[in-house]
Amino acid sequence: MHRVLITGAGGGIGRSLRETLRSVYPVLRLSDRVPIAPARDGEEVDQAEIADITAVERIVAGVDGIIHLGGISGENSWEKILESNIVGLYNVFEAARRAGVKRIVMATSNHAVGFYPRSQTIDHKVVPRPDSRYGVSKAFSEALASLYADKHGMGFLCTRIGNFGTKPIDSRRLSIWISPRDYTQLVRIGLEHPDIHFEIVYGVSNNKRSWYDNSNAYRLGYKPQDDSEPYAADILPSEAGQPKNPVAERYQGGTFCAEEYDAPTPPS
Ligand code: 15L
Repeated sequence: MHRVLITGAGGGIGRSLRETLRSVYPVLRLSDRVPIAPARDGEEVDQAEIADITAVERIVAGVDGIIHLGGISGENSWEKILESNIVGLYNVFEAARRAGVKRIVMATSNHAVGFYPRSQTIDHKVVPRPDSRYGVSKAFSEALASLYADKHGMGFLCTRIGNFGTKPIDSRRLSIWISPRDYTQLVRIGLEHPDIHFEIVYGVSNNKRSWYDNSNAYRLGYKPQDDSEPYAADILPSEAGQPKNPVAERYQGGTFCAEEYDAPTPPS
C-alpha cells in the first residue's frame, strides 16, 4: 500500500486514523465534504462530495487502498441517506473498480444488525436486522461489497463498528466499544492482509460484555488490546435510577430501535 485514501477524513474516526496511520503508509489522501486541516508531509487533502461521481473519480485516482468512512453516520431522512450512503457509496465502489483499486475497508455499523436482542450473541454470518434507515444503508454497503468482491475480484473488509472513542460513554457502549488503537489494528488488517475477498468483522475491542462472536476478526489476526470493563464501575452507578426505554434496552441497536417504533408487539 503506497497511497491510501480516507473518505470522511474530517469525522471523529477519520481524524483519529489520520494520526494513527501517519507514516504507516507513504501517502495518506484525506477527503471529506467539508474543509479539513491542511495537508502535512505525506498527506494529500482533497475536498469532495461523494454523491458527485466526477469528484469521486478524482479522489480515487492513483490510490492502492481505500478506508471508506464517508457518508452519514446516524439516522436521517431517507433523502439524505439515499444521497450519501447509497448513491455516494456506489460512486466510491464503482470509481474504485474503474481505477483498479483492489482493497477497501468499509465502515459499516452495529446498526445493520441492531434488531438482534441483547440476549443473543451474534457472529458475522447472521442475516441483517437493521434498526433504522441508516442501518439499512449499512446492510446495503455490505451487499454491494459482496457483489464487487465476487464480480470484480476486489477485496473488502466490512467493519461493523460498535462505538468508536477513547472510552465507552454508557452501559450499552460497554458491549460495543472500540478504542482508536484497536480500530487502527483492524483497518491495517483490512488493507494489508494478503487474503481478503469479502469479510465481515465486528469493529469492537475485547469487551467482556460483548454481544458479538468476533471469531472472524480473530481468524484474520485481530488481537484487540482494550476491554471496556474497567469503565463499568463508573458508568453503571451513574445510570442507576435513570428512566430507560424498554425497546432500546431490549435490542442491541438501543435508541436506534426505539426511534419511530410503533410495532404492536416487539420482534423476538
Ligand atoms: C453508529 O453506527 C454511529 O455512527 C455512531 O455515531 C454511534 O451512534 C454508534 O453507531 C453507536 O451505536 O453507538
